[in-house]
Amino acid sequence: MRYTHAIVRTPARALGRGITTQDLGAPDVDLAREQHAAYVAALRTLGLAVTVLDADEAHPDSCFVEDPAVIWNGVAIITRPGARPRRGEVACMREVLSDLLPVVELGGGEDVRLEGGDVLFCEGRALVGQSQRTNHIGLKRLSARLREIDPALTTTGIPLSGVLHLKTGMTALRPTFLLRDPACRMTARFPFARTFTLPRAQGYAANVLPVNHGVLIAKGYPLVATLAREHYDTVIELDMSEFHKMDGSLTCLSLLC
Ligand code: CIR
Repeated sequence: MRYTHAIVRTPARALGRGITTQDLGAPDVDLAREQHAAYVAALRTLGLAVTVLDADEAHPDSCFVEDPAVIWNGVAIITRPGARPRRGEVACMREVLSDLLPVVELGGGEDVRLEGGDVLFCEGRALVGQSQRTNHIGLKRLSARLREIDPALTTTGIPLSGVLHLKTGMTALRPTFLLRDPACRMTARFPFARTFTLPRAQGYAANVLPVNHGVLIAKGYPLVATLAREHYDTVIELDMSEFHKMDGSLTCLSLLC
């Protein structure tokens, strides 16, 4: 998939009031904003036009724009976050996205739960984490929407625990090369790809963000840096310390299309 555009949102001053399972202390919002600016610059270096939305103080987690929508084949599907305090992010994201591309709803009732961080596209598949934030009904709704958008795509549910979202614990450095955090517990196997399980201390770095000819990786994880350089000419290492404190990682800071 060749990307031309990214949507990001400046971290709110209220970032530290967001949801987290980490015990890494409160985020320094000024530093988070510096790290966010470096992230935006990296996306621009890789050729993307970046839309930077203003901070939304009513929603402390709103810089994690990946969760309220899933984009595939130029169509945005609006999600229904499993985290109740994050549901208010959806309306604004719907409005922003409808200026850029066709937008469809997940549909279904009150019980539907789905967050974009649980959706990993690779090798003609959508792998959907069934995490604490995404349930079976959410998976079914997404599968139906994706089938309308791209009948060739197969959607597979991946029950998991130990991490927030599927992509917190596993991403594709290349479509057939998955990086996995051993903290992500799942029984699914991925026969189409090689899966590289990182040492526990480097597990956070399993979340990488390939963008066209390059890849963004978290700074301070030498093993992933070496692997990334074997596969890409342009490898950009970014300090993610303040987002890590809030369970955030590279993919969750942008929506790409
Ligand atoms: C949350 O718990 O919802 C936020 N603090 C972090 C969301 C990170 N999103 C993502 O990995 N896709």
